Parts: sequence; structure tokens; C-alpha cells
Amino acid sequence: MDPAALKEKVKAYAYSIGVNKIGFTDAEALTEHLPFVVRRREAGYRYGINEGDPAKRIDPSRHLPGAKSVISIALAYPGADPVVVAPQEGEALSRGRFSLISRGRDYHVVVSGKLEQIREYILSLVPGSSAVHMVDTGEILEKALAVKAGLGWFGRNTLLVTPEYGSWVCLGELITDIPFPPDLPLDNGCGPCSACISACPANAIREGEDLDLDRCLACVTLGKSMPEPKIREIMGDNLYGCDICQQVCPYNKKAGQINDRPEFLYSYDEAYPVLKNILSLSNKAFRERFGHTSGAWRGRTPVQRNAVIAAGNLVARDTIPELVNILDSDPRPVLRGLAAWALGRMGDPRAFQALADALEIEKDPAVIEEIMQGLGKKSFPGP
Ligand code: B12
Ligand code: SF4
Ligand code: SF4
Repeated sequence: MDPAALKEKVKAYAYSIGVNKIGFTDAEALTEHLPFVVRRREAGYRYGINEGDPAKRIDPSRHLPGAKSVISIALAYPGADPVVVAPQEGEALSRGRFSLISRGRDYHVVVSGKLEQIREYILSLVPGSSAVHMVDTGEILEKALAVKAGLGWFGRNTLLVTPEYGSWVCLGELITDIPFPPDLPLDNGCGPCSACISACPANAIREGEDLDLDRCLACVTLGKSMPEPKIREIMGDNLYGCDICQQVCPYNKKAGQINDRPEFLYSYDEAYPVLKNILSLSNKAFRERFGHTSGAWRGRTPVQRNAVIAAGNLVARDTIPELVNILDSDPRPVLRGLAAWALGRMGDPRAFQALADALEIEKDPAVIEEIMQGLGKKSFPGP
């Protein structure tokens, strides 16, 4: 079949199965992006995908020999709270917050499903052709491919912004050996706006430079180590990811609520879980409750760690019993240390007593230091 006619059929099919945007581009290496990838790698940021081979990250043909084109797709997800059951009036329980993309069914599964349907459709029309699909973890630079395929542009917050859905889209792509005619890139629509830069609480967006991943809360909240006290304070109530630089984007505000994809819907409790419940979750209970979301990717510890920090930031006195329990008996020193920090912010006699008791039995110097700080005492001089 003529590639141009095939392209139209593939586009129509993709829209019919709920893909919001689709674009086509060639499979040439993204050589102008190599310096960004190398710089990110040299900065020592790991988080899985950043440690990939830079040559593979920019070159579709490293993933499919004989690659001729890339089909980039975007699926819109709810950019606000469309399906929430508000808490009971008068509820006094403190809650944390999952970022929007980490709620509902894991987008990796949803986008991969669509890509597989498109792959099978192409194979039914062009038997013997080859295609591989990727979502997020597949090494290739997804935003750069989406820009080249005309889905949107690089916003100043480094995300792909589409004219219709703003940046509330998740991306995926099919690398194929069919020479589809390419689409044209769009003009950058940011204009003079810099709302995302001003709104970032961590001052992590430096225009023309990389995102500062030591500060970006989307990155910090994936971690398992003890953040610096200054960073803890700006982490707010975020349990996994951060949406602030997207929430202020005029394109995202204009897009409103995209609410027609049942897979991405969620309950209020899933989006804003009660902190005391998170603090006492076993590994098994965490998997049962959040295993279907992308927010479970890094496991229970980052979410619980961030819940302890959120409790401190919110001065959530309803969490004192759970924080005391962590300080007394959690095997993870990072959680014990942060529980001491959070208890120190409560201004409550129960919290103060728990810190004084813990000082008698704690053995880890870093945790002892946090307890001392929490009690308002001078630094621990060491053994
Ligand atoms: C590693 C990673 C992260 C890291 C680092 C993010 C980052 N910006 O690099 C962390 C954990 C922080 C992260 C956070 C988030 N992520 Co993320 N992440 C990725 C991943 C796996 C790789 C990104 C990457 O390659 N970075 C490497 C560096 C070098 O690239 P970069 O920072 O994007 O830099 C580019 C710009 O500088 C750009 N550029 C900008 N302007 C210009 C102009 C010119 C002329 C040129 C040449 C280049 C250029 O070129 C660079 C290279 O492409 C992608 C999936 C994938 N495989 O691509 C998802 C992905 C980017 N993440 C995604 C999402 C949703 C998020 C979060 C919104 C989640 C959340 N709510 O917390 C946040 C957003 C934070 C932010 N402001 O960017 C989506 C983005 C969708 C979209 N609309 O763009 C992706 C595409 C996953 C997906 N399949 O949907 N993420
Ligand atoms: S995700 Fe949050 S911390 Fe990171 S750049 Fe955006 S607003 Fe800043
Ligand atoms: S907030 Fe403004 S500068 Fe940032 S991505 Fe959106 S349009 Fe671009």
C-alpha cells in the first residue's frame, strides 16, 4: 500500500481507539540532542533511564534495524480532579497528594496497549513489516520525537506542550520500517510566557539549561534518601511527582478537564490519601492499594518517606501516633530520622516526649542528630 494512504488509515484507526494525537517523523538520529543527554548523564543523575547509552537514546535505528519512521502518539490524561468524592464534611484527617499522572491505571500499560493495537493494525495491512513500541522506559527521547512529529513543542518547563491538551499528555512511540511521509513540527507556542519558571517552588527550571534534578520535586520525590531540611520544606504535601509547573501553564488551563478515558479515573482517596493510613501501610497493603498506578513504580519507601515529610510540613498532629511508631520501631533509618524531624515541628507534648524517649535508645548517629534538632538541642557531639 502507498505509505501516504497507509498513514491516513493508521491515523483514522488510532483516533478510533482513543489516541488523542498522532504524528509521523523520520527515523534519523536526533543528533542535536546528544549534548543534552551527555550533559545529563555526566551530571550523575541516574533514575533508571538516564543511565542508558546516549547513542541509543537519540537513535531509533538502534532499536529497530532498518527503521524508516517513528509514529509518536499522545494520550491525554485528566489535568484536574474530575472524579473525586469529596471527603466527609468536617473531616480532620491530613492528606498527601499524588501527581496527576501517577493516579488511575498505570499509563505505561494503557499507552502500550494502544501502541500494540496500532502495531497489529499495521501488520494486518502490511504483512512482514516490523515495528517496536516504547513508553517511557524505552531509552529513546520521547519528547524530542514528539516535537519532530508535530505533536507540540518543548515548553520552558522542558515538557511537551500540545496546543489542544497542554502538557497533560503521556507519550509513546512505534518505530517502524515503513517510510511514512513525515509531519511538520509546530512553532513553539510559549511566546513571552514564563509562568512555569516563576511558579516552581524549587527554582529548578533554568531556561536554556537543564532542569536541576537535585531540586526538581518530581525527581526528589522518587528518592529514598534523606533530603536536606530546606528541600523537605518545599516538598509540601507531594507523595509522588509534582505538577506545579504544569498547573500554571496557560495551555493546560485552557485544556480544562479531559475526562473521557475511564482507565485514568481515580477516587479521591487514591489521589489524596490520608497520611496516617500511608504511614502504617505494609508492603503488601501498599501493592494492593497502589500497585495498579505508576506511583507504585519506586515501591513503598519513597511514598512513605514523602508522607512523613508531608506530615511535618502540614503540622499534621493527627499523624503523631504513626510518626511515634516509626521513630520507635521502623527498620529504615531515613524514615526514623524524618519522623523525628516531623515530630519536632508538631509543638505537641506527645511528640516531645516521644523524641526524648527515642534519644535514650536510638543508635544511628544521623537519626540521633534529627532527634536532637527536633528537641531543639544542639547538635549531637558524636560518640
Ligand atoms: C528521566 C525522566 C524524568 C526525570 C527527568 C525529567 C527531565 N526533564 O529530563 C524526572 C524524574 C525529573 C521526571 C519528571 C517528570 N516527568 Co518524566 N520522564 C523522564 C524520561 C524517562 C526521560 C526524559 C529525558 O530523556 N531526559 C533527558 C534530558 C536530557 O532531556 P530533557 O530534560 O527533556 O531535556 C531536553 C530539553 O532540554 C530539550 N530541549 C528543550 N528545548 C530545546 C530546544 C532545542 C532547539 C533543542 C535542540 C533541544 C531542546 O532537549 C533535551 C533533550 O531532549 C521521559 C520518557 C522518555 N523516555 O523520554 C519521561 C517523561 C518526559 N516524563 C513525563 C512526565 C509526565 C513527567 C512529570 C510531569 C511527572 C510528574 N508529574 O511528576 C515530571 C515533569 C518534570 C519536568 N518539569 O520535566 C512524560 C512527559 C509528557 C510531556 N507532556 O512532556 C514523559 C515523556 C513520559 C511519557 N512517556 O509520557 N521525568
Ligand atoms: S515538577 Fe515541580 S519542582 Fe520540578 S520543575 Fe516543575 S514545578 Fe519545579
Ligand atoms: S507555562 Fe508558559 S513558558 Fe511554561 S510551558 Fe506553559 S506556555 Fe510555556
